[in-house]
Amino acid sequence: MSRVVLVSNRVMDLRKAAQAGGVAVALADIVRTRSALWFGWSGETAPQETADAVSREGRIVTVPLTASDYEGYYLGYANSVLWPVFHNRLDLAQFEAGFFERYMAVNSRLAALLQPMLRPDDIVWVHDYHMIPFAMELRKRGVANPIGFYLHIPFPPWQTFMAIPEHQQLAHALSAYDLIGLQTKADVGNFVTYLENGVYGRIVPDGRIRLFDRLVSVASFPVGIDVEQFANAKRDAGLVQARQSVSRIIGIDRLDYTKGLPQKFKAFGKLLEKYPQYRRQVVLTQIAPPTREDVEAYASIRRQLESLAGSVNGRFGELDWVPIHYIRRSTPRRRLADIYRSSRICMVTPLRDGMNLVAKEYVAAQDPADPGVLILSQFAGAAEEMSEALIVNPYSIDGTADVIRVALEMDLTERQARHAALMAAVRKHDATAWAESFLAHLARGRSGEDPGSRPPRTIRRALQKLQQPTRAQTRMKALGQNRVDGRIMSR
Ligand code: GDG
Repeated sequence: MSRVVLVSNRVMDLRKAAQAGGVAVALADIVRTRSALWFGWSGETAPQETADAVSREGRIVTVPLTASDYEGYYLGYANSVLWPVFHNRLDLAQFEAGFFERYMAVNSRLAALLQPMLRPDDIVWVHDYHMIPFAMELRKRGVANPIGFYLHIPFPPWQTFMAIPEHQQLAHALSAYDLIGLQTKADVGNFVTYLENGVYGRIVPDGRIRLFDRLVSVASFPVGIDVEQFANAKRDAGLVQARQSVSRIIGIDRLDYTKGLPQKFKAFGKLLEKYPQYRRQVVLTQIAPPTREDVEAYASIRRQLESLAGSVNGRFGELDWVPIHYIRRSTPRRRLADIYRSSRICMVTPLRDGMNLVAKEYVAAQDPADPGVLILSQFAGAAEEMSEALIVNPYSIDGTADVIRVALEMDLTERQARHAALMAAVRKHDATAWAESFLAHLARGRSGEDPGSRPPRTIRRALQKLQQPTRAQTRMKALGQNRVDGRIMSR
């Protein structure tokens, strides 16, 4: 069996694997159970002179970023351009000069550091939006191995993607992969439509896509969880509930503007306003560990949530009942199964989400004899497989409040029937199935070289255009700087 080389922005400490999320666990399993190497950023920054120092501990290889890499590549292009655009938030995208160049430079530097470690029969699996150009950089250095890419976040509608000034360069970079995996069929639809409309991609008779001068396979591989970890978790972790008679609605989401947290708080407030009989009977516990706090949009969602929680609690709270428990910290993983199991309802209501593992973890952790109810946004990738959840449009505050009421009133027979169907879906695509199906597809794939003689004229023209620097790049080069007159030049 070939060695698998995993590449991702962050690499996990294998000793802490039991505490990590589904994907990290699945990747850690690959590294532990077969011949493998995991390569990525160490999470540290270092001065330019030592930034190429590779650390190797067993099968884990990490490299630091410089401070300007962290700014331009991580906070900049990855999290202030790609993350908002892929989640349909063009209004939050910061198309600043210099971000894209740093993004490309980091991918190029990391690929150069990995290349000497590769063996001819390795298969390489690159993860997520931080690393789109990685395969192209390896190919430039002569790497001919099969290379696959998996996008954990959604792919946006094609016109939205075309708003990225460098969309053609990104598409060209994606053409260096042999297999591109997405979360859902809807994402595959969006991606293929973009390739056809944006960069002259064409589906060939064997189902692959002719993209520039290569052939690429595109398919959906819905990501899953380690079901047993939640189904068989010890039941004595001891979650203390204030009053047994109060039903808990749980929410566990990174503090991110894509997760629909303000809408969730508003819908809960609306429930208490419209249906006063639920006051003192129900609490919303929202655990929201902060991430990417250096990006302004994240500081702003944090302020918004604090004010909303304060306003709902101020309006409806009593001396012995606080309606919203808002916890802006991370909770130890070993407590999650108990928290899920003791919650009557779980609200997973993102405005956009690649998959959403919390939805799957909640279902896996339930007692099948007395399960809770999952309320799931139609905009989470998970809704494609989990149609037995109560599906809501999170933008409809009134509609969501009504669905919370339905969940609170649902009888045992219906809860059991829905849970059984959801559990079957969660088991079908668990974390192991996800990783194995992707790797099997990649391993049996054909070479991505296009057997056709020459790419058509339209594609040749697009290729030539890509090889020329953009107007902004030429202008910046002439000025010898990234910022013009101290102002950030936007593109
Ligand atoms: C990206 C995509 C896609 C959360 N809070 C705590 C905690 N968590 C764990 C959850 C879960 C994981 O983090 C979150 O996974 P999600 O899937 O919900 O969301 P993202 O972090 O945005 O992940 C997403 C995923 O990649 C996989 O492809 O599904 O769409 O955005 O496992 O349990 N864990 C602990 N304490 C917390 O407070 N220990």
